[in-house]
Amino acid sequence: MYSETFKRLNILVLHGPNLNLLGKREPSIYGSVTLESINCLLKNEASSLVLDLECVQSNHEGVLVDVIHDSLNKHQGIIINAGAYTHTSIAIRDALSAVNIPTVEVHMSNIYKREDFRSYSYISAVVVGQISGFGVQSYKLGLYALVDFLRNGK
Ligand code: CA2
Repeated sequence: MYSETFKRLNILVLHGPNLNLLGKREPSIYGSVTLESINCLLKNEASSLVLDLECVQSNHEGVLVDVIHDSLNKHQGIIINAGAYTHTSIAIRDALSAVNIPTVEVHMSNIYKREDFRSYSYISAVVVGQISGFGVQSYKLGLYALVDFLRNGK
C-alpha cells in the first residue's frame, strides 16, 4: 500500500493598525463585527479546508515587519489587511517581497471608492492578488483565493 506524506498548509492572517477596534468604534463605517469574530470565522473555514491558521494584529509597523519575517519556514501563505499602512508602508512591502511567501491583500471597504489617498496600495505590486469591498467576506474570499492558489497554482 502506497502512503503519501501530506503536510498541512499553515496560513498567517495579519491585521494592521486600528483593526482591533472593529465592532467597537465607528460601526457606521466598519460594521459591527469584531476582530475576534472575524478570526473565529477564519479558523472555522480553516478547519473545513483542513489547514492551520494563525491570526496576528498589531498597531505597529515594525512589529508587522517582524511577524512577516518570522513567517519564513512556518507559513506557506499570508492574508494581510495592512489597514492604513497599505497606503504608506514601503517597509511592509519590502518585507513581503523579501520573504516571497504567496500573499493575498484584503480590505473590507472598496479602497477605490473612498478618499484618493486610499487608492494607492504599496503592497499590491508584491502580492498574488487583492480583494477589496466585500466587508468581512473579503477575508473569507481572500482565504479561499489563497488556498486555491497554493493548492492548484494559477
Ligand atoms: O477597508 C479596509 O479594510 C481598510 O484596510 C481599513 C483601514 C483603512 O485605513 C484602509 O484604507 C482600508 C482602516 C482600519 C481601521 O479600522 C477601524 C475600525 C474601527 C474603528 C476605527 C477604525
